[in-house]
Amino acid sequence: MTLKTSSAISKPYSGPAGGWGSAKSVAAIILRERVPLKGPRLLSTQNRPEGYMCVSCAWAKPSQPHPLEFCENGAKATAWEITSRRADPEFFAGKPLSELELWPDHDLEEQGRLTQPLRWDAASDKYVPVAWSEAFEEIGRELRALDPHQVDLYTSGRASLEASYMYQLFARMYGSNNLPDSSNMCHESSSVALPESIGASVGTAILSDFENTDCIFYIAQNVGTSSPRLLHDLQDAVNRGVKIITFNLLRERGLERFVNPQSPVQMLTGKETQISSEYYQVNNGGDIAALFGVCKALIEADDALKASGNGRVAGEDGKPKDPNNAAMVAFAASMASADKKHVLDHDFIKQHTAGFEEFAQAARDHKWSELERVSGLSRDQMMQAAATYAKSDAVMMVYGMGLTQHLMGVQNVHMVCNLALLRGNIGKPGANICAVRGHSNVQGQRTVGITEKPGLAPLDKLSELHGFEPPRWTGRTTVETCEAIMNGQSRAFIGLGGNFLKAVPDTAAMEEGWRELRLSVQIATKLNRSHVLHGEIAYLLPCLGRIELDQQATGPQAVSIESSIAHFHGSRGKARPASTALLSEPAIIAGIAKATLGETKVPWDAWVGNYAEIRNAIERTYPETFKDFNERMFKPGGFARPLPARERKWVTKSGKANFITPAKLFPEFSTSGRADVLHLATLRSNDQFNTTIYGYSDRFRGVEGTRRIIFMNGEDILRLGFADGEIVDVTTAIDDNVARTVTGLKIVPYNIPKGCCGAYYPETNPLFPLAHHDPKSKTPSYKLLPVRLSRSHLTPVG
Ligand SMILES: Nc1nc2c(c(=O)[nH]1)N[C@H]1C(S)=C(S)[C@@H](COP(=O)(O)OP(=O)(O)OC[C@H]3O[C@@H](n4cnc5c(=O)[nH]c(N)nc54)[C@H](O)[C@@H]3O)O[C@H]1N2
Ligand SMILES: Nc1nc2c(c(=O)[nH]1)N[C@H]1C(S)=C(S)[C@@H](COP(=O)(O)OP(=O)(O)OC[C@H]3O[C@@H](n4cnc5c(=O)[nH]c(N)nc54)[C@H](O)[C@@H]3O)O[C@H]1N2
Ligand SMILES: [Mo]
Repeated sequence: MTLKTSSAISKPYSGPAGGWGSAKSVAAIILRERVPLKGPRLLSTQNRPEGYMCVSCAWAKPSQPHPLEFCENGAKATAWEITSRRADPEFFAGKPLSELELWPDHDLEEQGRLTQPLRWDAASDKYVPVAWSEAFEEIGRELRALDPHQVDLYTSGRASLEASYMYQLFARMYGSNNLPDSSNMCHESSSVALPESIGASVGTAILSDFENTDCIFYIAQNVGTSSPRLLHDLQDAVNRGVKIITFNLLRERGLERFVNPQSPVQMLTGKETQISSEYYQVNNGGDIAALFGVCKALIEADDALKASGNGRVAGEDGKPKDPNNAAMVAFAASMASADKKHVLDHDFIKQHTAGFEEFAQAARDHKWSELERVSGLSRDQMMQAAATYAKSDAVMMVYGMGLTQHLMGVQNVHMVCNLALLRGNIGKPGANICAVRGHSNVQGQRTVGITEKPGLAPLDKLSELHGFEPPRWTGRTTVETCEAIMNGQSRAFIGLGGNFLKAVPDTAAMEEGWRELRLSVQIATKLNRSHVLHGEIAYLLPCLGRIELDQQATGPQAVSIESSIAHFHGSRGKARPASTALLSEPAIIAGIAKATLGETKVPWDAWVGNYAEIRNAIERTYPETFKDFNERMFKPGGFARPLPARERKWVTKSGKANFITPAKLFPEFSTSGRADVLHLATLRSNDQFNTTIYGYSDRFRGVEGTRRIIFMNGEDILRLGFADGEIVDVTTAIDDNVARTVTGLKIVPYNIPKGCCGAYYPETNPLFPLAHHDPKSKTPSYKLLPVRLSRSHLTPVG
């Protein structure tokens, strides 16, 4: 369905992803950040061995990089970090925080890089410069006065392996396992589900799988915006004839058509690659039903083959399911293996898995009508996807936030694994699970111990190596930290990056709690709202970015990161630091650690002087994963983390890969009177990196000049009595006696399934109740919230 829109802010974008639109957008931001010469020069070293690893997304860095291994959004992130703009003491001298509180985040970050350590001065309500030593001393004193249970040490996914290892070590030596991180809002559903299903905490796919695959299920990830370099791998696959089956709430441009900005031929001829061969627009939250439909088609086709006497003996009950279903037999025969005997990989299922029968029975029991209603897809569509899947020998499963940020996020991921297991699509070339990670080192932080779960950190080893007794209690996840901030249990928050207040749910209640903190310490590169609101004692500590030269006692230092495909890479910053007063993240962590802990066995200064020593400690802590870390860190293409599931060794309780049957198709929540309720999914524009808003343009979705919009289905607009372009207020429709409203969003008619709507994150975060999260992974359900709309008396703001 295509919809016409009269709205001035929204014109359907007719171009492909990439292409000249992308090139123009990169040029514009390089000029805006006033880095015209240094920008392009630096970009040519991005994601290359001996260069720096992009600070944007976590996508793989190939061993043979493209001539310029960067994308539009990586270029924007680079320009954003090396900007020549400065938020210096002069800026802060003129601005009390009560004034900065009224600024939008875009304007706060647009001030440029922080240059000096700052302390909030109560008398003037301003951030004023402070000496590093003084800052560390007071932070240490305050932390010593608190019970470690009252302190939360948050990490956003950008900090290097070196900084992350030091940070978790400091937290534990101090006595706290409260190590919430951005992953708790992001891929936590994967971190919980994948170990249960296949005994791996991360995806199992590597780059060569894209070269060997026949078919890719591409689920709930917006490649054109969130990880554009992955489009190269998809494009190469498509050119080899690989089928890409997409399941997404929206028709995302990057999943439809792509012009490779790196290809002169494509750029000059405008020749586009069609990415998805099948595009299924599911309801938000409809993926369990959709994937069950695909599994049901496969399982019943397999049953039909058996029943037709063509294949193996019948199922366990000895009775074939539907012996007279000629249509199903024909369908099955059309996609069966060469010997026409089976659709499922029974040898794999028998040898490698547990729980198949229960899962297969659940699939048979689900009624097509119910699967159709919940998923929003037709039976034919689900059968078509099944047929393509069954005809492919090696199939990959790629997915993102549209699956994980749900009340049933863990079960969404189980379902992806179930589908893969039916035909042995894990642990063979061209197959595997690819969880597309967000931040550039979010996966790696977990690998080196950032976790609130004591069972996931090598506590005994840390104790033995560093001579201390680590706390054994379970710390707080991000949602639990929010709770503790709201109810006063948390007294101090230390943020290693991020814009916590804007990224989490329940903004209003959080801001109130945040102001009651005794201590807030933010280690950051740019100013954001989580700094402007603050505790009784507040520090803003500016750090080097990854692109900058990190000069220490033994010379320039390198750091390392882990990509989405579990490969480790060294990264060398070369740009001149934004200010001579900046310290690196390892140096800041060491400063706080020394001031808080006094004498310890850890040689903090020697580590800061030479990061190779930190890597040695990481290697001693995780000898298998980080074997010869320093020697291998600049290996082209990175070095791989051992993943037993890739070798079909299943480190699960059953010793097998587990089919895990979701308890229901769709989550339950308490909403009264559903007729006027829509299901909201929050989205990223093409002009933002999380809460960092580069600009007010979402080129691929045709939105310009504002982010205060709500995407709606045309029929819903009419049914609910609204008009295209009308301004509405949006209210949360969860019955918990708290009123949550975001005012002044403009209706944009959009190709989105009926009953669903979309709006931008973080503008709509005030709508999300903290309790509206997956109970297993505690991941907020940012992709499904019941809301109601009402006519607004506001005029829209930009
Ligand atoms: N440019 C840019 N790049 C980024 C980021 C950024 O903000 N900007 N953020 C980084 C981070 S931290 C992360 S985690 C990743 C996020 O990258 P993604 O995983 O792509 O996450 P989102 O952009 O939030 O949206 C995911 C997609 O899910 C779809 N969707 C929503 N709900 C559903 C559903 O229920 N089912 C299905 N099938 N689809 C659904 C949406 O239409 C959208 O296309 O990107 C990283 N890279
Ligand atoms: N409604 C809704 N909410 C969401 C999401 C959603 O899809 N919908 N997505 C969630 C997800 S997936 C994520 S990951 C979170 C992330 O949300 P954010 O907290 O926004 O993540 P960041 O991009 O890390 O935070 C940006 C800030 O990090 C600081 N920074 C940048 N570079 C560095 C550096 O090198 N070092 C340090 N110390 N600081 C730096 C800058 O000061 C910048 O202001 O938001 C979550 N919130
Ligand atoms: Mo993320």
